[in-house]
Formats: sequence, structure tokens, C-alpha cells
Amino acid sequence: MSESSPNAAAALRRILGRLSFDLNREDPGLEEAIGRLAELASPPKDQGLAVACIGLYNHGKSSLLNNLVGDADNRTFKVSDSRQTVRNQEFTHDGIRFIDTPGLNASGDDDSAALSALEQSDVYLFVHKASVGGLDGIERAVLERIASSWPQGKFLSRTIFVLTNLDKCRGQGQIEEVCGNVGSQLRGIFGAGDADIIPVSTTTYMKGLKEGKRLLCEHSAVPALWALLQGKVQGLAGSREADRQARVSAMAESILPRLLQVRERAQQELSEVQGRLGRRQQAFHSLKQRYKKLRRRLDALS
Ligand SMILES: Nc1nc2c(ncn2[C@@H]2O[C@H](COP(=O)(O)OP(=O)(O)OP(=O)(O)O)[C@@H](O)[C@H]2O)c(=O)[nH]1
Ligand SMILES: [Mg+2]
Repeated sequence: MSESSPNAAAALRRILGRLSFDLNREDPGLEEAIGRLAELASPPKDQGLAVACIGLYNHGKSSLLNNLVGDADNRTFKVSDSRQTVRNQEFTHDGIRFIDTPGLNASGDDDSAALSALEQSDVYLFVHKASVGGLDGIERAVLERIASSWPQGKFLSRTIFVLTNLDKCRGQGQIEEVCGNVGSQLRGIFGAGDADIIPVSTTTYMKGLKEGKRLLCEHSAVPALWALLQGKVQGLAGSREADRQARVSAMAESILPRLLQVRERAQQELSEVQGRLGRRQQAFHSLKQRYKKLRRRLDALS
């Protein structure tokens, strides 16, 4: 399969052009995977680098994005204690497109909005509430899904794990413990490589911004996160297109075998239908011959 990888997307398009039946009935989820591939293969033109923010609902994603776009009123991305963000929302600041997403697993198992935001983005912020401890089962399942379907290293090197609610942690001891736990959970999921993990307080930053208190802002660690994010964004700018193409190839390569199976089943069905048609044509032909014979006999009688 690997030798076909550069042409996998082209092969996929050729096969898709010939299929004309319900893909989902044949292979549930295939249609969605192809949709995500199509999005990735044709990104919106002339738009800046994108940063997507994902995480469980109510963990502080929208608050964090408001911090990063410098909105002291916390209004650009809607914030509330009940489930707030229900679809992806974008805002461009300082040349970066920030994408907010609905909380993971907030509506059953449908995390497709958040996962499609990842496909369209260059850098990811994975938000987790530090005060609840390590990553829970849902967060780990989403990360495992990403780890198994993305090229190795791609996700981890582009992601910053932001631990919010730093202000609610009981001292430095608890913060270090949570960072350590999350770090080892991530090593368990992604294998090698250390993740960027940074604890912040979005409420402290907001307060500092409103009251013009620089030290409070620094204490929130949001400026440190901003510097880390800028470094990642700048580091990626040059290799963006090559990275995207590598992702398209890898995704197409994982979809291609599934499509080939669907095509094989379709071909089997087609040859069965053709066989039935052939047998009917033969039966019709011999009926016609018998009719002609009978007709000749009748003509001879008259
Ligand atoms: N104390 C404290 N509260 C925070 C922090 N970050 C967010 N919050 C609060 O947590 C609640 C949820 O914040 P949101 O930013 O709306 O969370 P979200 O992840 O976007 O939530 P959904 O859009 O519903 O998925 C709000 O009441 C925020 O004020 C933080 O660092 N410290
Ligand atoms: Mg939100």
C-alpha cells in the first residue's frame, strides 16, 4: 500500500467517480471519513494559519480563546456554566484564525465538529480543567482515536495541552501532580515524545486585563501560553503545505482499502445481476425460436 500512497488521493477520486450507491450502508463512517478528506484536500484559500481549540464541555475553551484574542469582556466566544458552544466558531486575531468547537461528547458520540476543526487547522489547543485531575475516559478515547488515525508525531508536536482553572488548584503541589499525570497519560497514548503542557487561569488573566494589572496577567500564565503558541505557529508556517499534503496522503491511504472492499462487493453484485440478465436473455431467445417454429408449422397447415 505504501508505494501507492502519493497517488492514493487520485485513485480514491477515480473510484468515487464510478460508485453510485449508498456508501454508508456498505461501510458506516466511510462517507464521513471521505468528507473530512475532501475538506483537508481543498482547504479554504488565502486564510491565515488556524488554531483549533478542543476539549470537554465547560472546561474553559471559549474563555481561553477570549484571552488569546485579548477580549477583556469575554464576549467574542460565548462563555457560560451550561453547555454553550454548539457549533464551530471562528475569529481572526493577529493573523491567526482561532476556531472554537463544541465540547467533546457533549451530544452523544458525535465529536465530528471538533475533529473536522482539527483537519482544517495547523495548531491545536487541547483544553483540560486542571482542578478535576488527570484526563478522563472520554478525553483519552478521543486522543486514542487521533493517535491511531493520524501520522505519528503530527498531532503531539502541533498541540499544546492547556490546563485551565489553575486558580482553583491547591498550591504548586497539586499543579505539578496534575501536569505529571497528564504527561504520563499522553506518553501512554502517543508512545514517545513529551507533550507541551501548560497550566493557566483564564479568569485571572481576564481580571488582570480589565484592571490593567500586568503582574496578574503574567501570574495567569496566559502570556507564556501565547509565546508558546506563537513559536509553534511560526515554526509551522514554512512547512504548512507539505504537511497538509502528507496528511491528505495518509488519510487517503487509510480510506482506500475500505473503498476497494466496497467496490469489490459492488462488482460481485454487478456480475450476479449480469448473470441473471444473461440467463433471461437466453430463455427469451429460445422462446422466440420455438415461437418461430410453431409459426412455420401453422403457415404450412394453412
Ligand atoms: N475559576 C476559573 N473558571 C474558569 C476558568 N476557565 C473557564 N472558567 C469558567 O468555566 C465555565 C465554562 O467556561 P467556557 O469557556 O464557557 O467553557 P467551554 O469549554 O467553552 O464550554 P462549552 O462551550 O460549553 O463546551 C465559565 O463559567 C468560565 O468562567 C479558569 O481558568 N478558572
Ligand atoms: Mg465554549
